[in-house]
Amino acid sequence: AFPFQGVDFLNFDSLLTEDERMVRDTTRRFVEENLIPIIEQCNREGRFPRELVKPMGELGFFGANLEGYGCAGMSNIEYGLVMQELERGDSGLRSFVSVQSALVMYPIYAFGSEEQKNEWLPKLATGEKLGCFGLTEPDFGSNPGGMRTRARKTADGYVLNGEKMWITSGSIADVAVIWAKVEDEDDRVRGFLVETDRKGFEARDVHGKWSLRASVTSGLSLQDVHVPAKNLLPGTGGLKSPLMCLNQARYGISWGVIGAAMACYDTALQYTQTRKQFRDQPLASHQLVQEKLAWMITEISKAQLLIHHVGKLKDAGKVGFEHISMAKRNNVWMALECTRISRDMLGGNGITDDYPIMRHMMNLESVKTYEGTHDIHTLIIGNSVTGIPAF
Ligand code: TGC
Ligand code: FAD
Repeated sequence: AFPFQGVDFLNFDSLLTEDERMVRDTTRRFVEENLIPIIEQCNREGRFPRELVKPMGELGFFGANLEGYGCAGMSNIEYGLVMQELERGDSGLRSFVSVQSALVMYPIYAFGSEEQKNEWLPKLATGEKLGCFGLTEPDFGSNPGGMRTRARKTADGYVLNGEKMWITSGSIADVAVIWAKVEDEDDRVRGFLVETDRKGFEARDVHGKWSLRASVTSGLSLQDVHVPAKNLLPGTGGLKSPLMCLNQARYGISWGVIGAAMACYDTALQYTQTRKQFRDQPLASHQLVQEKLAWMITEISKAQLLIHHVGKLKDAGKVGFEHISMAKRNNVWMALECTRISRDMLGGNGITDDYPIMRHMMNLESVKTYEGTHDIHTLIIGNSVTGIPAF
């Protein structure tokens, strides 16, 4: 038995197989025993809990929905449930796993040579090696197609020059997936594996973050970094390649944020059942308080059904990126609203780190922005239904 019992109003569990429930419960127990006891301190100190990398590798969390090369081969639903439980603990730890899995292992898996897959995937799966994904630049966030990072062909490889910004795990990574325009190919965007100990590669951490404090965020600088020709991800070609990686990450986020919302709802429910105000009655007996609980449990339930359906489409190979945009946009918004409502329900206590709510709220401000902002996903859906790109 563990304190967090999950949040399930509509008997969502009946949609899950026994294996899916087992994966979810194993992750929940891992989070309860290993992350919950240390997360508030990590958040205060701005420390990434690196000691959890190896155990997470042993549980198969990295590249969980990939087949072979030491990966767990989970279904997309199982992978999503892992993300939900991790983010119930903290969005920073889920971010780390998202990047390692969806943004580093997936591009190697989808676009890499057999040699690259054999070299990197088994070590990334155990957490022996860590990775990061460099798409965003200081001047190009929502519009990555404008990137300035360039790759120039040499006799035996490529020389890379450019700056990347807001890169999760940048300074702890052994390998960076760097997206650059290849000068000799009409500026076509391609992906490169750049070992971070190469001359000319530098990572500097972003300090002063009020969000994702338990996650490392860095700026990367590449100055005449030479990589051999074998470091090009051969299957990449065009902006579509990094965007395909984003779909994987956005899918995981859409599950993950439900976990953060559940943590806040659960905290507010327990708190308002015991805290008394007026006529010695629990807060939960007041109609306005019940309205807040009803709103949250309704939105959490709708979000679960939405991403479960998208996950089924993904398993069937029928998902469109606009479907994933809808899930990311809706579920992050829903989770942020839950943090704000539940923070309010705890009154003054809600602003302290005796409770997880304000940490989740601050984390989700990043989650709303990264992997395509809320408004960019609005425009992606708008483009899909009208055929008119309004970016
Ligand atoms: P556009 O002309 O629309 O598209 C270029 C080509 O790509 C296709 N495409 C996609 N393909 C697969 N998946 C997607 N999601 C796709 N979106 C578009 C598109 O069909 C086209 O194909 P083709 O065959 O015609 O060439 O490109 P655009 O330059 O107009 O940009 C479109 C836009 C705005 C949707 C896109 O650039 C975008 O999504 N912007 C948001 C950027 C973003 O999400 N960055 C995330 C960086 S990584 C990160 O934040 C990690 S946080 C990790 C953590 O810590 O958890
Ligand atoms: P901008 O693109 O400048 O957007 C600013 C505002 O303008 C937003 O509200 C946006 O919605 C709005 N806007 C932009 N264009 C339009 C438009 N056409 N119409 C209407 N409104 C518009 N990137 C990586 O490559 N790898 C990572 O690992 C990574 N990790 C991250 C971790 C954190 C903690 C954060 C905060 C970011 C991370 N990012 C990463 C970068 C992230 O993807 C970008 O921050 C995001 O894409 C938004 O870009 P921007 O910050 O430059 O904002």
